[in-house]
Amino acid sequence: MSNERYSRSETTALCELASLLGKSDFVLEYASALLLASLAGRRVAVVGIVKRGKSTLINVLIGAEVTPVGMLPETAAVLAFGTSGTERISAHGFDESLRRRALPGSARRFRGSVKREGRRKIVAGVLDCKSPLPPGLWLIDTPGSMESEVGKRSVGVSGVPKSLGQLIDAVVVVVGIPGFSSSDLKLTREIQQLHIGIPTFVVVKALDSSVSMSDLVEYSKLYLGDLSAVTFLQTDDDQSALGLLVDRLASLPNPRHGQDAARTSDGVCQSLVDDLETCMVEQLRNRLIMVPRGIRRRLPEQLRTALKANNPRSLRKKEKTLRKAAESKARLEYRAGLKKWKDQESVLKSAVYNAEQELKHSKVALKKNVPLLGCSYWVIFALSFILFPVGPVVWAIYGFLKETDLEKESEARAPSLESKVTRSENVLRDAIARLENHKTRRPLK
Ligand SMILES: Nc1nc2c(ncn2[C@@H]2O[C@H](COP(=O)(O)OP(=O)(O)OP(=O)(O)O)[C@@H](O)[C@H]2O)c(=O)[nH]1
Ligand SMILES: [Mg+2]
Repeated sequence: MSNERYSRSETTALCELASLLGKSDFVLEYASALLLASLAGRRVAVVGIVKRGKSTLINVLIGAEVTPVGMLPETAAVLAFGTSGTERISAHGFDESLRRRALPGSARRFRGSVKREGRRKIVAGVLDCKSPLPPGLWLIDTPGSMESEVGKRSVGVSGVPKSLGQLIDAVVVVVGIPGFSSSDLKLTREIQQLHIGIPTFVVVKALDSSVSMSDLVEYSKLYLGDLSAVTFLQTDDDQSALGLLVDRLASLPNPRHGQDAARTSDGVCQSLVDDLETCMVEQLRNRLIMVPRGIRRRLPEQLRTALKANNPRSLRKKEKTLRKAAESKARLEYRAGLKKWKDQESVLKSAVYNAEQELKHSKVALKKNVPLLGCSYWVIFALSFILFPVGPVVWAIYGFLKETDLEKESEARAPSLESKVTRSENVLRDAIARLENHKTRRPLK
């Protein structure tokens, strides 16, 4: 069970990385690809919805209780069963990190080890034992597809490893009565489409001793009419069709991959690693994942390189540089903005000052807009009493005439001066408002 492309420590690191990235399917897929490469002969995958009796069927065909059977979803690993003609019993398995491990060498203990609830987690295993199966025929027990998943997602991810199709020579779909449903039919059709060119057989079995052969015939006529040539019916009392099934499997044309099994499996592993790499690059782009050094340094070269480019440390460094550049740009922009703001402020302040001056002047002009006789008239009028009585009389007449003229002039000037004051007041108010408004727009740091 070796693979030339990746060393054991590389495969372990790959699986550890996959679990880190939440790609739980990877381990199962990878392990089965490695496992199938080691099997010389015809490989027949036994698939179906969960709890349709796949494992029970394999046990019947092997003639021993070798694969675990149960009420709850039981088969969690890809398990291959076959006979090499010798009486040697050997078993292999992988634990979570794909470390190869020899399992106890007896069928009973093998079954105990590969149970879902077993002490050690097994994702793929091989049992090569003495059985009624023809030599070179391998039956591969697979985890059941979840009914709810069929049709929604690809058949591959709903239990059966996706890459299995590339490594097998035939498929046996197990459907069980009662329980046979549209999902069984959908799964059978999907498998036919997914594995075009791979012979597909359907085993319709009675999961209940009360189901008779005639019930099965009726069911299969109704639902599997066009598949009748490859359908095998089995009840608890009549299992003769299973012998025919084994004969059909044994007489299949030469294995698809033959000597190329290892190469094909290698190709599958490679594409899985490519997927893993893509997923890793994708994940590293969105968030920083610390891949422990222990895993990183054991990874294959291509992944190490990909990881280097997306190394969280270098990403952090890049981020820091970008942040600094953005900060200094923001600083420069702030300074430039502040300078512009200050320039505008001084312009507005001088506008306010000018408006104040203007208002002041116009107010003074308005205030001064009184008859000019004012004080000087009364002073001269007082002095004119020296020449009494001519002086005051003359001065009074002059003053009366003069005052009348000046008053007229000042009255004529008053409206324009008043409007000038009002205008100046408005100008000043505007200038102050603009200045206040400008103050609220001071650039922030
Ligand atoms: N009476 C009867 N019961 C069966 C038959 N095949 C399976 N069963 C019962 O159906 C249940 C499920 O059988 P399994 O062989 O574990 O089914 P499975 O498809 O391998 O299940 P998963 O691996 O969990 O997907 C068990 O309780 C079996 O005893 C059969 O031919 N006749
Ligand atoms: Mg099973």
